[in-house]
Amino acid sequence: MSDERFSSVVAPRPGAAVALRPVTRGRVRGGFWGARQRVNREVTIPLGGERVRDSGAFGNLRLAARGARREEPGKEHRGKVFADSDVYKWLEAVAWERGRAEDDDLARAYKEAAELVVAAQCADGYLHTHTQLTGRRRYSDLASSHELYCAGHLMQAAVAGRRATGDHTLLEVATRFADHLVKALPPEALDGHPEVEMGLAELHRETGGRPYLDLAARFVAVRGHALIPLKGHHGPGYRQDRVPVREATTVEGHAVRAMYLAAGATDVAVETSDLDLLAALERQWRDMVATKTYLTGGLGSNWYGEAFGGHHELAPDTAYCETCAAIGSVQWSWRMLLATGQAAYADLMERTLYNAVLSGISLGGDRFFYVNALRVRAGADRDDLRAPARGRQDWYGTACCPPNVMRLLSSLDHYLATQDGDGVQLHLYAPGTVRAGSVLLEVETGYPWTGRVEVVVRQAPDRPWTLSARIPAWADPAGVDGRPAEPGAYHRIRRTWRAGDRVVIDLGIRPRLTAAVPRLDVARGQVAVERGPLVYCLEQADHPGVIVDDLCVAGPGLADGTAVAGLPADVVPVIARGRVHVHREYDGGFPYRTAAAPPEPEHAGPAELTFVPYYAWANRGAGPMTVWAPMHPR
Ligand code: FUB
Ligand code: ZN
Repeated sequence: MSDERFSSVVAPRPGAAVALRPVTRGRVRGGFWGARQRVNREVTIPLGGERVRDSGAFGNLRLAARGARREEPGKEHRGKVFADSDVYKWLEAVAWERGRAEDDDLARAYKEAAELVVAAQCADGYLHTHTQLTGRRRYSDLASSHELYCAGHLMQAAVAGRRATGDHTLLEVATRFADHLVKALPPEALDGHPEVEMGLAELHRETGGRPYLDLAARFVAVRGHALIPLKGHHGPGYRQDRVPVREATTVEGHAVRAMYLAAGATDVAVETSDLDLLAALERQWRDMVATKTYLTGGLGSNWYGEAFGGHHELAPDTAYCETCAAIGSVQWSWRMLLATGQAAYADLMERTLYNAVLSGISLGGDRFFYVNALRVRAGADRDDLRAPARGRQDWYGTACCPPNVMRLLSSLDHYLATQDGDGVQLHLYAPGTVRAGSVLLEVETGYPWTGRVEVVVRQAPDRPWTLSARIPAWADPAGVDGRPAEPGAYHRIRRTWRAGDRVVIDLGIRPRLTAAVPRLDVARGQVAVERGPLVYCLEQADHPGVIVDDLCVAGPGLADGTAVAGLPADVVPVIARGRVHVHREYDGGFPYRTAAAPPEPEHAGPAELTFVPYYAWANRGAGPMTVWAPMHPR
């Protein structure tokens, strides 16, 4: 395959109201993300195929194929109502991988699974194995059935297949299903779980079919009028059906649903040049960042409803921070970045990728976190299978997160850079290449361990154009070619570039202490350690003989450490001066005292604290961990 095949998860149409457009092709080659992509390809995706098969999801398609052909529904469906989406997300990952490098095993696996999908589709284009096999009336329980949620994932997988490899197999299935939806759905039908909006928008972009975009726009417009039947204790906000998207000032309810809806609504806004809708989404995004986002970029502070909490309700230990919500956040921020060109969107994307997303998968690529809390106490509850105190799991009964990580890692190349009429913008730093029309750039860097990024122009048109490099908000000081660069913005250099020209970006990576605004009460008096885009944590494995809960930071001095036992050699730990903080007189009874004479903490001695990247925690067994630690200079 030619290196120049256009490959992008999101591809706005020519008339779309976007500031930036995807480049022809980004390629990560080696480095931090290259290593993760290699594990994804060699370990996670093959293992994912086995787990999806073991869960019964391929079997459901096989049964539906028989039932659909013979019109005799009623065979036993295995797994959740959204089991089909696991197949589709996994297929999407395989497709993007095939686009990165074709491989017989991947091609065979893709073909076999795609043929099952083709066979399972009903003659009129409908496809949802749970409905087909249970005989439930189609669209009769859209609040819970996930029929359109699965359709959306099918559409995204289909578009990936086409863009990555030119394979039309799934695109035909997705198009027939979408045609059916356009005709068959009652005007006020809404899926309880947004997702189909993004799928329809991308199908429109890929095929030019306007009715697909119109249907997505209708879903966005109809939502928020409390039309979805309520289930259980949840109010309409849980399914984002309380306030219309264009009136909402914040994100609420189930966090994954909220992110998928916002991302799909952004697609609709830019494709229809609906600037009011876009302004509403910008407002919601800003409120989310200001009041509902964890330091890691994680989203969702409530286990109940897997949902956002109120403003500044960001307890680290009970955080839900579902891996899928972080992925949805990356999808939304990327779309907002394309729409506006503003660096803040890329900043959040990067924070979320390196921390809240990456924590969802083990270094070996074979174990997963569903919930990504920022603190696990000694003796934390392990009852729920998702409890971080149990450590990462092989798979989950609700397996939405693992294949979501797979498809994101296999398409990560698409998020490196963009282009506009004036030039090329670099957003994420990884070694590799960026092809944008007649421009070819090569990037060399050890990021995020070092802050030095070298960009070499390999091909360029013979006219002036602008190379823009994102300077993350934390990068202070930062420089480009020895001149100061402003953090939180794009550093722009306009000239007629020649092959061989080189730009050196220095992002001044060094460890730093971070505190939260006082209103974030759960973090008052505490600090976190960050280094470049990485959030760090204290993990039990590095502090034998003491409990992480008792550690506090004693001073502002931080230093890079050397390799940590049990973690890859390139991982840079951060060393801090600390103390072990105990109350010797505390008898283990009722833990409260009069405020008039609070017990003075006693320091059981100095301690050297070793902070490790949050994404890497729980790779040496599960145990206590914390991102925030008390700051006690005395
Ligand atoms: O409902 C489908 C997926 O299952 C959601 O996105 C996740 O939160 C999990 O509940
Ligand atoms: Zn999930």
